[in-house]
Amino acid sequence: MNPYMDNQISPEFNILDTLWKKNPLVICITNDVVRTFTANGLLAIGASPIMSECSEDLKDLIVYASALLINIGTLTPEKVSYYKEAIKLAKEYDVPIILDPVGCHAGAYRLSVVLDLIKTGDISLLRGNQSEVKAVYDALSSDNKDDNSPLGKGVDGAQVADSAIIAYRLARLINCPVVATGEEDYVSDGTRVFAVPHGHSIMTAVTGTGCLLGAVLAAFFGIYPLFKDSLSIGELLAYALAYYGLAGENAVKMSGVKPGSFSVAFLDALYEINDAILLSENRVRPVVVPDQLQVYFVCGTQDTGLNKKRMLEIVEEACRGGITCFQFREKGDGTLEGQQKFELAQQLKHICARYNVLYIINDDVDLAVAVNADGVHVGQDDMRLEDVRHFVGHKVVGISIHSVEELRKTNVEYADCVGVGPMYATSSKPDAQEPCGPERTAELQSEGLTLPCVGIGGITLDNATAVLHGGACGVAIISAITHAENPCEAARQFKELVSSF
Ligand code: 3NM
Repeated sequence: MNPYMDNQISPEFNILDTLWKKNPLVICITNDVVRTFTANGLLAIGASPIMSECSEDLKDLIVYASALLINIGTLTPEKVSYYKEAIKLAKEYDVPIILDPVGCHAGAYRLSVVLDLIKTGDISLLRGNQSEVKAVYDALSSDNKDDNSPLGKGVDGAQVADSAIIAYRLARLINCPVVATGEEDYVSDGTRVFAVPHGHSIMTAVTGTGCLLGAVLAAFFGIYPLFKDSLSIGELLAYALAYYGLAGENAVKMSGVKPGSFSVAFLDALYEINDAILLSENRVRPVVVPDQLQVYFVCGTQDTGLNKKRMLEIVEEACRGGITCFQFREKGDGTLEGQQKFELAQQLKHICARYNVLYIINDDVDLAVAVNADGVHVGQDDMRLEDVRHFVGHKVVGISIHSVEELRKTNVEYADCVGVGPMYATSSKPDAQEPCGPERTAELQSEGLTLPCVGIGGITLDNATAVLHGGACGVAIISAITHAENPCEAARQFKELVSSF
């Protein structure tokens, strides 16, 4: 029983069931190759497809729509004008717009069209394969002009890491979730990142499976308002991707690896999977990319003289200044408990959500679940990592590791990121250990630690660079922000320092 939830048990997880019941209308402006397959696929998941080819028609339909898909597969200048009119109409009726930038990595015209559509600022989701997503990112980002890393075709180690980071960065850049599909799919809503390993290689041998995925994600997007209090859009999309990939795996079991039979079996598999099957087969993994940990602000009322209002102000200021992650750490004499702690945790969640800041709760797993935080951070003496993972599912799990000895007895496979410290002497944690120095991170890494690490303890603008040189991808800070005359400016300076490292 969760003490913060009035003995309430978690809400029923019934997304696929809801899709059937709501039967969302998905308007598809899609390419000439995949219309039938897309319509049949949407019907198989319980959505309602309609294809629309001109704005005279779209005007009538948009009123009833739950989502609009724009797939540029067979584009012409006339169609591009239509895409733009459709975006305006959808925007007017508050209908989410899913853009599939088919082939934009292969042709300059396609890419320019995609960039133009993104520039409207009205796209709700970009869904492409990893090469398409990278092409959009490369065109839009000014900070990676020297990045000549090859795209590659397979998903090797470097490619996997790249795609997760690119999805995260692009989602922040264009202010909407990004799905990058490949052997392993990635989705980011600009705050969280998920890896979805489901699927089968035969899916790339059947035309339309990628395009249908865009339409399926549109249908999920269409029912998101019903789940927005319990799930982030990133989590919902990860669930949709797992569903789609699992259908691919199940179809192969029915059809064998034969493209013709597969495409028929795939529709059946989409139709047959239900929430119970998907939950039992769900292998979605949370991913922490280094960018998320760049500036990791930690705070509780003990750090602001037990002044809750001041704490909220400082957290908001820090968010405005560009922190990437916030940890609510309420510890020590006179700090909040029970309902008051829960209410503050909720207020903090809303602030973090407004600024796309990853929201982590220290120690209190029940609270993290009750407020649906992005993650939880535990110390060596808290709950066992296996149990934490079991409790929080796909939330981010962070762990403090102070020494090689602690690393050896930590089950790091259950964690997503690590706090290493204290780097320097700290006045914010009365029971802190002896400072270990910034080189401790590299020491842990040479002992096999591969998770992204953040340094903590006594970090200031003067010593932050040394912490990064020591192998951390970010800095976790209390007093250098809470005690700063201008917390927003302090956060901004840390952000600038870490991003330009
Ligand atoms: N954990 P400041 S040091 C919360 O070593 C915390 O695990 C530490 O505060 C650890 O930035 C620390 O003010 C305090 O030094 C960090």
